[in-house]
Amino acid sequence: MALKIVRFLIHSSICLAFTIGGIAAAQTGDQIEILIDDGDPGYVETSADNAWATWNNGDAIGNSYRYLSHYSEGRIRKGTARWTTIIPEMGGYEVSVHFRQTENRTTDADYVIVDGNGVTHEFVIDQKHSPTGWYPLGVFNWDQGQPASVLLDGTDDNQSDEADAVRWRKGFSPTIPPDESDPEPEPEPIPEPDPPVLPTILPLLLESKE
Ligand SMILES: [Ca+2]
Ligand SMILES: [Ca+2]
Repeated sequence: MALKIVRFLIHSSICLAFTIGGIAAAQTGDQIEILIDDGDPGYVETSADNAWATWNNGDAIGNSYRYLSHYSEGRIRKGTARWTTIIPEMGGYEVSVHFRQTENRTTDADYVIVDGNGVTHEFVIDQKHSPTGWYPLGVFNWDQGQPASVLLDGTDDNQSDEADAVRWRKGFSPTIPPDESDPEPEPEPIPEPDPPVLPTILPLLLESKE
């Protein structure tokens, strides 16, 4: 299971500590990062068939994640996971989700965000084939004190969704998803072939006509 705190990572020497609903937090004047892992306060699961299970792996945030599991024959892999925070300062936050790629994961991980204006945004990520890492879903605006959540809705099929971590960032450079940040290397250019050697018979023919 993951760390039991909501972590605000600080990227400046100037730091102001405060609390949100009893959760320790901090911010700088220009950068805020909120990270909620599975098992942290703010992480909630539902499953009619108790299908969520824990897997430990060093590639996961907090070295573990939750996933919808068969456990035994007949168990239906349906459930939801939700990560929720309270926005500490109004503005636009980049929201990213993290998962570890494995062969057993879903090809249809449905994430849902409702922004501060009540507008719903839906995303589908192929956790089976997309590389492990942070995937930005976009930048969304909230007012200070509004709850902001990411829902992973695994109730539409019987695949194995993975719930690892979610983060909100304000004032950072945009996140580059791992399938774009580690592109295939450019192939070596093929050298131009040497020009063909012209036969020397033509001058000889011309000479013979003179
Ligand atoms: Ca799905
Ligand atoms: Ca985790």
